[in-house]
Amino acid sequence: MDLQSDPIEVSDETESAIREYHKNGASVIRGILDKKWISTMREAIQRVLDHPGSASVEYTPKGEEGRYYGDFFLWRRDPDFEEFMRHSPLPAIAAKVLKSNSIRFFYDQLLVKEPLTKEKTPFHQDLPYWPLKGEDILSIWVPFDRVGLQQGGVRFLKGSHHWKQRYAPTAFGKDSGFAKIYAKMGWEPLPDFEKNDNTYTWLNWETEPGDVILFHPLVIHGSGGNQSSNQRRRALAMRFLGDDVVWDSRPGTFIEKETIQEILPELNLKDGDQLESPCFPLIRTFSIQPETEIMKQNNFQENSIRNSSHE
Ligand SMILES: O=C(O)CCC(=O)C(=O)O
Repeated sequence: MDLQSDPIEVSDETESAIREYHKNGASVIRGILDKKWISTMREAIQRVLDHPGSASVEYTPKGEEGRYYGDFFLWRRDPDFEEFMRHSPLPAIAAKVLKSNSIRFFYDQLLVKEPLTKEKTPFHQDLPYWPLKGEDILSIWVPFDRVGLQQGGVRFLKGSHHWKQRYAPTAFGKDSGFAKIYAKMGWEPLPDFEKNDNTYTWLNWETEPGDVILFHPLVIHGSGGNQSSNQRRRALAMRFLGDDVVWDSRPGTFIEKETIQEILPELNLKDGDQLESPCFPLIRTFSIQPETEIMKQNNFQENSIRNSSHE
């Protein structure tokens, strides 16, 4: 067990980014990761790109320019990814955003768009892809290159996380094997937001390595290809879970894919279960919350004793 429980102190800028996140569904925190994390993780990402994992997906068709590479649960096979999810500043930020007494790691997702990659990331909400119910879910998008819209920076539809509607997941690539799984869900497809692009307010940021973007599991988002001929776009999406999240066994989520099942042999959760599984490690046990959260924190102390006896 490797649990973090140090008090969380965040800067005024981070506090303000957290308020913005709750209001708009996405926000940026500047300069939160130091150079050591960036260089270590760039090397780790290169190891993965050179030796693709069994669950990885090459979204760029063979023979086309560029490379859109996707991979999942890297922390399970590379110690630097595990170190990053446990010991970077991100779990503490997640605890602060989610006001949660415990933080679990759901998974990390690598999304690399090499120069001249044409493939877009289709607009989508994340939660429909996931076998989860609950509110306490946060993604943090971590770029390891300078990224603007031209390099495939992610765009977020401002405020869309407040909408009641949930749309069917869209497969990122036609041949990735996910489309037939998602079709099982039978939900309404996402409207073509790009067609009426000007009708909506979009958020996006030019980001430098060290910056991170917080985004909500229901905010509508997507990205273009990487039009640059010489700038890479290496990014890692980190998914954190808080107290109220339970397993949702509805059909058609990404976890059904055989290649994902194969890398999670211990997975054995039933509908409504808490995510107590080595596949989704508990990485923080408590956080210092604002005064209004003190009651919740008292309850937490009992929970954390219970939790620590499980893992
Ligand atoms: O990196 C991208 O292009 C999209 C990221 C994304 O959709 C996600 O992390 O949910």
